[in-house]
Amino acid sequence: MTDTERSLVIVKPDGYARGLTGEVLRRIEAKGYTLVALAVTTPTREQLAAHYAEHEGKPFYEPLVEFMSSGAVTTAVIEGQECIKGFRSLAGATNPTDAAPGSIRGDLGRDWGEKVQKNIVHGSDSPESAAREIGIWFPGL
Ligand code: D4T
Repeated sequence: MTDTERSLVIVKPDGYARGLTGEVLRRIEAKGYTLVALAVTTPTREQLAAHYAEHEGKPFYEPLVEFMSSGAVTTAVIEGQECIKGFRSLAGATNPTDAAPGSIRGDLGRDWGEKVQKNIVHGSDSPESAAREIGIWFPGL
C-alpha cells in the first residue's frame, strides 16, 4: 500500500458565501477521503501572501488577494491515497467555464467577468505545496 497523503482544501469566499461548504465537504467524504482538520476563518493578507507567493507579480495577484480576504472561507485538511490529484480532479479546471460537468467548478461555478476567477475551491497541487500550505493554515498540525 502506498503512503497516505494529505491535501489542503479551501472553500473560497464565493463558495462559502453561496453556502456551498457542505456540498464541497459532501463530495470529499463521498469520494472516500477523510477530513483531518476543519476551520472557518477570514484569511489575513499575510496568510495569503505566503499561500500565493508563486503568483506574486502576476496580473491576477492583487485581485486574487483582495478576493480571498473579502470574507470567510472554510479550510480543511483531507487525507487518503493520492488525495492531492484526486481532489484536483473533483475540483475541475481552474477556469470554471472549462471545468468538466461533474466537477465542483463545472457543476457549481461560472465566469463572472471579473479580474480574478472565483472558482469556489482551492486544492494543493503537490505534496510539497500541501506541506507548506498546511503549515500556513493549520500550524498546529
Ligand atoms: P487554486 O490554487 O486556487 O487551487 O487554483 P488552481 O491551482 O486551479 O490555479 P492557480 O494556482 O494557477 O491559480 C490560483 C488562483 O488564481 C486565480 N487565477 C488563476 C485567475 O484568476 N486567473 C488566472 O489566469 C489564473 C491562472 C484562480 C485561482
